[in-house]
Amino acid sequence: ELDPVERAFQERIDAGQKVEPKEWMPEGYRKTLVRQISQHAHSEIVGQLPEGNWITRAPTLERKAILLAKVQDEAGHGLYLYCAAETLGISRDEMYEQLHSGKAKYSSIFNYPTLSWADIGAIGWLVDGAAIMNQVPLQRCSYGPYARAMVRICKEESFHQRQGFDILMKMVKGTPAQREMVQDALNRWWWPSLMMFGPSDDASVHSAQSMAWKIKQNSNDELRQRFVDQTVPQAEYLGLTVPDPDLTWNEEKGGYDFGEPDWTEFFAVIAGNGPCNAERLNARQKAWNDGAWFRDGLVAHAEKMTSRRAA
Ligand code: FAQ
Repeated sequence: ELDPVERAFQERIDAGQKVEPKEWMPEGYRKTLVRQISQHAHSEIVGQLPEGNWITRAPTLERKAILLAKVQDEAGHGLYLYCAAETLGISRDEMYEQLHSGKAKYSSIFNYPTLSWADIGAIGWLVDGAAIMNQVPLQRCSYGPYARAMVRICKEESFHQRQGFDILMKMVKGTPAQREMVQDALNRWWWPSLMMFGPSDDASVHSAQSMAWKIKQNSNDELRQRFVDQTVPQAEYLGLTVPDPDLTWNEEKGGYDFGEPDWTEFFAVIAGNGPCNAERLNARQKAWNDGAWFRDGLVAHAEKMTSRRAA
């Protein structure tokens, strides 16, 4: 049973009102948001690594400039999201510490390697595509700062998705070897992309409460279904085969039936045991450690300015 204050909070949520940083909120609401927003921020930052791997090897100067801009956008998304989380009373240092110690999660998808240029196309098309499907409803999240951060992020993700699709369009019109690279990329990225939406609804511990608080608007399975329905025709347009023998159009439901992702693999990846977890975490720890001299310099400078003002 909710106490009167919590009931009043829930009534405001039910009425579609936004919650703002200085207002009272249940501790569970605050914690859920800190968890989700910080994991989301970490995903944007760690998500720069797989694509960053190809900046030096992009096939043309134009593709390099576009990829550089995209990866830079992801850094920006991470920064807006860390700011949104900070409004809930957690510091950025604490969030970084949680990432670097392996305590905080980030999206499972970024623990897979980028083996060919087609992977960069596949990430834009599938990974940004899945991100948009998940994030468009988050623009209506009950917590104001998170909802507002999502508006610009979603616009940029749309550009990212198109750039990915454009890479693949070019490649499927190329040589048989290029078409094969694209099919191989789809084979490797399809299932991990479906896993981005989280565990199936019956295994999703947070969904019910998060939906009641309108932090989430849709369940994991609902969004996964929408993603499959949107993406399969795009795969057909590219002349590719989705690597799922159970994929069939279901006229009655007006959507596709599809196979189960390998949940054993999913839980292994989020527990830290995916193909690139150690490499990703090492890269972030190294970046943090390599930046120590700069942070020390900033602090020393700030101290000098304060003591000068005092003198
Ligand atoms: N990976 O009870 P639920 C991007 C965890 S897009 C890792 O269902 P919830 C853009 C979950 O945290 C990617 N962990 O959880 C980009 C929980 O663990 P906890 C980021 C996952 O929160 C593109 C446990 O499993 N997007 O970065 C995953 O209700 C290209 C139980 O799950 C967002 O974060 C997963 N896939 O629903 C960047 C969107 N799924 O915390 C660069 C915002 C679940 O209890 C390049 N987040 N877990 O230890 C969300 O919408 C939600 O948090 C979900 C999970 C849907 C991800």
